[in-house]
Amino acid sequence: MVDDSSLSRHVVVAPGMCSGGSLIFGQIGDWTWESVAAACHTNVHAARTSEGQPAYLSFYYFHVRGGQVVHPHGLTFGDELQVTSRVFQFGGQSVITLHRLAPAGLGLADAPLDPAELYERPHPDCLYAENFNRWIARSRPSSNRQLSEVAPPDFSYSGLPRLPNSYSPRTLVGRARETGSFYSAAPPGLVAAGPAHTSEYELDVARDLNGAGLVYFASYFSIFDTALLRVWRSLGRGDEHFLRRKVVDQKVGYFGNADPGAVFTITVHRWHSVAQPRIEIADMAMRDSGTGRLLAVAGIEIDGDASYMDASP
Ligand code: KGA
Repeated sequence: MVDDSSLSRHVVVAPGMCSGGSLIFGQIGDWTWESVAAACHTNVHAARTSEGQPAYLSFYYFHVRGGQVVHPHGLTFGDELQVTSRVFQFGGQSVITLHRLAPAGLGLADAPLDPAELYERPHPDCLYAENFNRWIARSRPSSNRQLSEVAPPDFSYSGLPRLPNSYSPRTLVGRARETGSFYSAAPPGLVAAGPAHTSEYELDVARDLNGAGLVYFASYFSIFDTALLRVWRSLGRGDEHFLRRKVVDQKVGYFGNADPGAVFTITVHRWHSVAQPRIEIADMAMRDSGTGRLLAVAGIEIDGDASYMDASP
């Protein structure tokens, strides 16, 4: 630990941490749990409510900003990273954790991460992640449909630094929840690219559930990616292009979970930059197909290869 709220680690990227899928997001989430456990002196991995029911530090909002060198799908075996993490208090039931994944060769200082760096002056080579986690428990023991906010009694957060209000993601996430989109107003300089695409996804119990029986937070990334890949294929883009995609910004808001047997309807709107056709945004919402309940919203900004990121509808 660098100080009471900060950790730094040297990481050699292993097969379980990188891919064109969601492994890196799962790894960052594990670092969040480890960081919160260390900074809050709470057994995050086996937390219980005061009634003795399991409590989970659930992911409510996951934001990643990719850099020129380190970006989510650009890592490979043996890459060396310096990962710096810092935990901030965010009320009695939630916490915000920030991470910087820097190429080890940059030799950045092991100092506590200044939130202004992530929100205002990111290093162009680094990947930054922002995790907003809320403590939850099941309202009914056998169902993931009604989760409620409950923190374990030993969650101690008062010693953590506060995130300046101007950086709080609450308004952004609240709006995404209200409107089903991180881009309720057209993103500046971008225009809609083609019609919306809608597809269905059947929850895959062989892949999507975590060890606590909840839909795994990293699976939301792969479920959205599955929907996006379908759209890309319908546009004639090859799988190799999809695997090479460079994510410069990705946001996921988690508003509900689901039980085995669930089917999701995922709607994808695309936007592209008029000035830079390489830049494209996928604006996605995932709903329970049976009830229409909004479960998650994602926004992915991709800096693509001009040869396939065409500007046509
Ligand atoms: N439209 C707009 N805003 C709304 C809204 C709506 N329809 N409903 C609620 N809100 C606002 C509300 O005003 C409040 O705002 C905030 O959303 C939370 O609402 O924070 P503010 O500004 O006061 P509320 O009622 O307090 O809670 P809730 O959303 O009903 O319930 C909270 C949880 C976290 C239980 C719920 O959002 C949820 O189930 N989310 C899914 C969490 C999840 O499943 N994550 C992935 C699970 O896996 C995981 O995390 C791990 C660890 N894993 O996989 O290993």
